[in-house]
Amino acid sequence: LRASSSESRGALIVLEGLDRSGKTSQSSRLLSYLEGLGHSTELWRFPDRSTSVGQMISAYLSNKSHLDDRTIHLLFSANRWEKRVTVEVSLYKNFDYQKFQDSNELFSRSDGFTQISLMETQLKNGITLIIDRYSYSGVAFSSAKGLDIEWCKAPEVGLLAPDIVLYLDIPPEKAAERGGYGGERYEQLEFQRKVAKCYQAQCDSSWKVIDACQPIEDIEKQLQDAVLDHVTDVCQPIEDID
Ligand code: T5A
Ligand code: NA
Repeated sequence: LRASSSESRGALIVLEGLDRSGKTSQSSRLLSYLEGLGHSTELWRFPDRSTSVGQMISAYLSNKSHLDDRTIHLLFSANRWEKRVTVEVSLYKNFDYQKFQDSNELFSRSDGFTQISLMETQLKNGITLIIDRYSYSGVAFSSAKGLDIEWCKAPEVGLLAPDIVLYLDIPPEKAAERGGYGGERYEQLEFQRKVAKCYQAQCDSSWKVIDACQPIEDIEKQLQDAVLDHVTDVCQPIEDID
């Protein structure tokens, strides 16, 4: 377990749930709410389909490519690691190196490249991150295929642990009734039932479970209440998933 500075920082807020549980709708509402309160906030999502790893994931999800279960699992994890860990300073011509020199985020490697912890830098700069899906999706969807859950968790160790996980709880049958279902690889009722069980296996006291069948505005309000304590004067150290 790794802990860093205990100064006030941004919060790491994760939204999880089955496909069509309302994560994307609620993430953007939460973003507006926190910005309205004057908190610097960014919305991230996984998979991040904009990277080259993300494009491989996207092709897989839309059935344009076929990958072994373990291979795609590791790609989803790599897609989080590439946002967790670093940008290599030397690759960025216009990079504001000076700005980062005092920030403790730099560590030099023996090959001479300097790396910056992107996610950690944002949090330490006081930016709250709302993340639409994270490690728990990775573990739930892959273990639902029958992969060993401990094997699935292993590549997630060392990613930053969220301050709170907001789980949008919806019966798979209800989610299937919502618009647009059926386009991507995992959007099948029988599979989503297994995913729901694999989410339950990961749920602990850091999770806030919210009934996702309520009207959108009611869920929105409950999410606001749930995060409020977590965004004001966050002083506990940033920890890693262990
Ligand atoms: N995956 C992902 C892995 O296998 N491993 C991993 O590591 C990761 C990160 C990614 C897929 O990849 C898998 C999981 C997924 O299968 P995605 O791009 O994240 O997929 O897509 P989804 O999360 O499935 O996004 P969806 O768009 O399906 O669902 P959301 O974001 O949960 O739902 P949202 O907000 O888009 O809403 C869906 C519909 O429901 C309505 C909305 O208007 C919309 O039509 N709705 C409601 N209707 C009634 N009442 C409410 N309260 C409603 N809230 C929303
Ligand atoms: Na979504």
